Amino acid sequence: MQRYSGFGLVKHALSHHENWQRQWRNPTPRKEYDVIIIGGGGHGLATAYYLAKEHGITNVAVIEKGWLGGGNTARNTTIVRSNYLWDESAALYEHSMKLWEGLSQDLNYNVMFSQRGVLNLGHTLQDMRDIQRRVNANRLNGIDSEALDAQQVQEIVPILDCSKRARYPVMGASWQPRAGVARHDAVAWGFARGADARGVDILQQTEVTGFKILDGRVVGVHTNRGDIGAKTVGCVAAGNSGVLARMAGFRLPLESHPLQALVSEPLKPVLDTVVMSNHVHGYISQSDKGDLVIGAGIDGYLGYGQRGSYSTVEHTLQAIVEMFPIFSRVRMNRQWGGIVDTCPDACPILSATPVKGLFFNCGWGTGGFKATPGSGHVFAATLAKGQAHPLAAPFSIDRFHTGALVDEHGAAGVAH
Ligand code: FAD
Ligand code: PYC
Repeated sequence: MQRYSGFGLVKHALSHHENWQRQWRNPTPRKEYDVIIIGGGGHGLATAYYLAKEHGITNVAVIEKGWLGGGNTARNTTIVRSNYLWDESAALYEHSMKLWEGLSQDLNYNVMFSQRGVLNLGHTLQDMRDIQRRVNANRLNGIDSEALDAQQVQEIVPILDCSKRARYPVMGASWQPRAGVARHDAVAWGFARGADARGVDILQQTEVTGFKILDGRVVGVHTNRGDIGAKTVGCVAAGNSGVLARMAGFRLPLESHPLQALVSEPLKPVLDTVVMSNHVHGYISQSDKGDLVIGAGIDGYLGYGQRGSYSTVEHTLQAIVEMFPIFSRVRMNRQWGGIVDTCPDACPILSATPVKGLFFNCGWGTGGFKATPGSGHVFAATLAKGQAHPLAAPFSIDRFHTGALVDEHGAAGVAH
């Protein structure tokens, strides 16, 4: 892996990018791999990276129908936190948080993880009871979490309207200081470069169109570039997971909805933390470039159009202006949508399937970016050993039969 000296960095900054080394190869698909990962988003690439790094499994292909990180990895608003209510999910997201804390060093790639803290606001007595309950649960799990009153919130975010005349006055918040944001592209690129350097083939513009299944066991995939054999297949296709499950002959308890985000024109630094409100229903942070990064809940209908409807945009911006009247005249630059795969309990699926050798990692819905390293880490172990990693075990598809759901709607951050 190439490392640049200070001199090297200056030389490259002044060059026209000639002779730059490619960060990953563009290989021709082999006939067969030990493991195929479907989906070159952050989760798929992280899975391939940890398979190679931690388990020495390098005869691996990541198959991506578009370009790397062009799905929800590129479309999300990059909030990273681990303040989930139940032990099972708190353990998984906190595992991820610990990996985030060393990720730039591990990948030798700056993923710009900025632990600027996340506030989840409370506007009613019931909000404040829920916040206190979740903070208590977090602390019992060793997760940094505090319940703040309105005055403490105001000290952290002076531009937030914490006055009594607000329509939904801020009563307090939960506060996770180690939470924050990261640079989404860099996460995909860092994992891709690390995986490629260890021998993983990254196959872009390659779409999986079906599965080769023999006597109930997966033996490969059909693609638009021909059939490719595999001993094990991990499907990490986010909003397209339901489509891929159908190709393999089973159904998953998932709904696919658009989730939108917006960015404003760039402003001077005014907001140095992340503010989320489930009640007024909008969230906001400021990127290092200066734009305000804004979102709210899913669009209520099912679909695969990566756009969303205008009424959700209007509602989202009403919520932001309600909380931050100071932003009422800021202009929005761009809006987009991504397709999120939501489960009935707002928790992911990390699981074996009815087809032997075929595993699914999906259902992260509106909140999987924060889980990228942790999800890849435990899914790699699951694929390598052929059985669930202990942190993945509670998230098996079986829970929809046994009833052992892990309901995280309250901690999901955005309504769905
Ligand atoms: P993706 O990045 O979508 O990767 C899946 C890949 O599979 C895609 O690249 C796709 O092209 C590929 N694929 C699909 N079908 C096939 C096929 N047949 N053949 C080959 N390849 C295929 N989470 C947070 O934690 N914090 C946030 O602030 C946050 N904000 C969000 C805001 C928005 C607007 C959206 C849409 C999502 C947000 N999320 C957030 C959720 C988060 O983006 C996702 O949970 C996470 O990025 C999923 O990562 P992934 O790698 O599984 O999916
Ligand atoms: O899971 O924290 C989250 C989140 C914020 C915005 C979308 N998802």
